[in-house]
Amino acid sequence: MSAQESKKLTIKPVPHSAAGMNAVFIALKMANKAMSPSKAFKILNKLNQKDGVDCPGCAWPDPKDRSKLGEYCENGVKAIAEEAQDKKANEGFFEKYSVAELLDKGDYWLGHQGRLTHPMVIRKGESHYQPISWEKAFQMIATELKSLPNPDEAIFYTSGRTSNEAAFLYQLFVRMYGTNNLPDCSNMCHESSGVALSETLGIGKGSVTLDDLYHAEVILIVGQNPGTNHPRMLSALEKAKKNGAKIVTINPLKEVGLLNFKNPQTVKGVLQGGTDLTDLYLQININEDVALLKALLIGLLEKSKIEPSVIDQEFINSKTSGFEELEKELSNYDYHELIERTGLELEMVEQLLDLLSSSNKIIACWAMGLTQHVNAVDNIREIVNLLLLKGSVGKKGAGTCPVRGHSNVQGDRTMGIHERPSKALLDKLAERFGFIPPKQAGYNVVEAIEAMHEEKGKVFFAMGGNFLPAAPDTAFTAQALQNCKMTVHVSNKLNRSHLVHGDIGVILPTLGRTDKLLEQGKPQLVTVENSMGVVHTSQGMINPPSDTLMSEPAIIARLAKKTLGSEKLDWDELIRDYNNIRKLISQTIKGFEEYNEKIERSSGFALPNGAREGVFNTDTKKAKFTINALSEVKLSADEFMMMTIRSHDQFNTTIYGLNDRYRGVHNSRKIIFMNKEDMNELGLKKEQKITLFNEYEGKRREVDSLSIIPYDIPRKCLATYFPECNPLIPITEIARASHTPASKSVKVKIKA
Ligand SMILES: Nc1nc2c(c(=O)[nH]1)N[C@H]1C(S)=C(S)[C@@H](COP(=O)(O)OP(=O)(O)OC[C@H]3O[C@@H](n4cnc5c(=O)[nH]c(N)nc54)[C@H](O)[C@@H]3O)O[C@H]1N2
Ligand SMILES: Nc1nc2c(c(=O)[nH]1)N[C@H]1C(S)=C(S)[C@@H](COP(=O)(O)OP(=O)(O)OC[C@H]3O[C@@H](n4cnc5c(=O)[nH]c(N)nc54)[C@H](O)[C@@H]3O)O[C@H]1N2
Ligand SMILES: [Mo]
Repeated sequence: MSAQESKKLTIKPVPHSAAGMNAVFIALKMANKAMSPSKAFKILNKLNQKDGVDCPGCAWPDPKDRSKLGEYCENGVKAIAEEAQDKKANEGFFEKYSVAELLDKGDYWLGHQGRLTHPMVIRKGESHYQPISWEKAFQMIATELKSLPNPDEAIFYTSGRTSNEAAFLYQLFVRMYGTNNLPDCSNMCHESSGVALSETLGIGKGSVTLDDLYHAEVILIVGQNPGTNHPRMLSALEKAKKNGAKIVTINPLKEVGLLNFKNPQTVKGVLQGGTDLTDLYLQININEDVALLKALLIGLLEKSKIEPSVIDQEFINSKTSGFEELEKELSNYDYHELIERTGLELEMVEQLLDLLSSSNKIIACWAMGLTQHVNAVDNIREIVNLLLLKGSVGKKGAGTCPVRGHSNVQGDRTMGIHERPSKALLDKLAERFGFIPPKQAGYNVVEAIEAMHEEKGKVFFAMGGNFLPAAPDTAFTAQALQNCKMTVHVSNKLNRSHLVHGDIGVILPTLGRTDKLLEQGKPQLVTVENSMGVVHTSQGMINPPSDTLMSEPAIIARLAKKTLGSEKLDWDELIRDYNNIRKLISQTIKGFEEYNEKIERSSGFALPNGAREGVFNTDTKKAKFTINALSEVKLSADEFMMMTIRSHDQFNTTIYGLNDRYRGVHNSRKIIFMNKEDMNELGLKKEQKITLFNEYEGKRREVDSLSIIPYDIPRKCLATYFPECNPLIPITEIARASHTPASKSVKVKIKA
């Protein structure tokens, strides 16, 4: 146990403002603890700068006018402190600790044991990971892959830090091997956005640019906590606000970052008070966003009967389909009943209605608060309905802004990491590489877990990520991984997924974003795509923790060569110079023509985006209004609705620290935020330890020792942290159409 883990839970007042110099000091302290000051300086100086390294944190885009005070945030510095730490988990480390001992330690401790330095292997019955040479490791994996009677018995997961170059090579290798089993973290993240947006607007990505934010009249921020998860978005919101935008937040929690922001990159933000960001804060019940949106749609339609300009009839007529059906469907609902469901005061909703009525340029931003429910796709389609009604897609200052998570999760998808690839991509691969790609859809994350559970999936290969704690239903997922013949993890650091392995477990250590990447002594750069579809370079600059490490592209190329041979593709040649990989990308993926020339010419280029230009590439070439369902989850008298959210001190399953400063929580992650009146009703006390449990389809799941924190949260709603409460999320509770685990609406009961 670390010093911080042994401290007692402390609850402090929630601060009034986010960021400021305090945030910078805290982050720099963490960086200095993890590495030498000169190394920290070297990295931070180049972080998100034009010739520098892309922050391995979130996917928020870089502004054109980057701050001289540093274009990064507190949590970006923490991500760097984590990745570039001086400590090493080397062969000696694995000799010292058995897997059973390591499993006892917890995610926070594991993450702070340093960088992996050597390929390691463990076989069933052994207690410790042992070193293995790269050559033997590749041979072993290739032999296993070749021995499978059907390539669909292998599963190839990707997390979202993988560069475009690695992602392209990876999907090519996997499809040449013969399967579309390419689940990725998107399946647990913005898949619901991709599905909803592709269907309604013809592109599975957002439509806005940073500049649009600066021209918006209204910015809706729904189910997103940028103060923690996309801190640099706060500077963009501040600028938007200065230009006259009104900001509306829809969230069950009053997230501090959205209330007041002290910009550490401006003199005013450092010396004076911060900027109040949100103009209208709607503290909605969990998963009642569709009800609110329906009420707004009804309200706007009503108003338009008196004042036609309240909706954009010309846009509706010329660019969309399905409007009459929507009007008819809305007539089935009672405006006041809908508002009642949201738990919001009528007056607040009417204020929003007035604001929307008088504005023509609206941007909707959202993240996991909308995408992780059974009706998640409905959530996003209903947002699109609102924007379409207002003609707020495809013009300056308006549009969709699903704020992506991992720094290259969007790029990985663009490169073809998808278990349901488009026919166009498969045809292009066939034409360019002369093989017949598999046509059958592969497994997404949930299907992959089920397949491994049923022993239909036999080899699990992970390109980054931390599959076990990130996935739902932890015990079920653990069993699935243990059922495998082989589990392989390409990773820069040790994590819990490495410790729950198949008959053979392999860890392949890789370079991180900040590491200098050399192939045969020649420096290489990689490319990534940000949340707004801009592709740019990233170049590491510090010496890697060990000479033995390989880059992700090199690992894929070597494994591909061992598994498939070099007849169809000279894998060695591809990684000799990454321009060769990009040449292949430019010949295969739309929007990447003259890839090498483009990245040489400028610091970034925007990919084509129909919706941005008002061109809707749906099957009918129209933007579509859709009919969407209200949440159907019903709570019994003793049940609560739980959302699993991120604290301020984590990046997904990577736990930077045990504080959640913006919510006043210190030294613990095993907590539960609860409404005070609900506590009183059940006779529960502050900091009392309770067990949460549920029974879906007769199966009991539980997490114990959670301390209650009285909090400003709607009644019957609870918040807990991801991944600690993932054991409570049933594998069967997934979003319709996107199959995303419903991690934000889990029914639970309390046992005192
Ligand atoms: N520092 C840091 N940065 C990150 C990450 C990280 O863990 N740490 N993770 C990255 C990744 S992969 C992602 S996907 C993003 C995640 O970014 P977010 O989506 O901001 O992350 P969550 O903590 O899951 O926050 C969800 C928010 O939705 C609200 N919410 C929950 N349920 C509902 C609901 O039903 N309706 C509404 N309206 N709101 C709801 C919660 O109160 C919370 O404020 O961040 C990325 N950036
Ligand atoms: N209950 C609940 N569950 C959730 C969520 C939630 O909100 N609630 N959010 C979901 C979301 S949005 C997401 S995106 C997923 C995240 O799922 P994952 O992407 O699988 O999980 P991460 O925690 O981001 O993965 C972190 C690990 O990646 C490895 N890593 C870091 N950098 C690199 C690198 O450069 N290369 C390689 N090869 N490895 C690297 C390290 O080993 C680190 O431990 O979790 C999902 N799970
Ligand atoms: Mo994510």
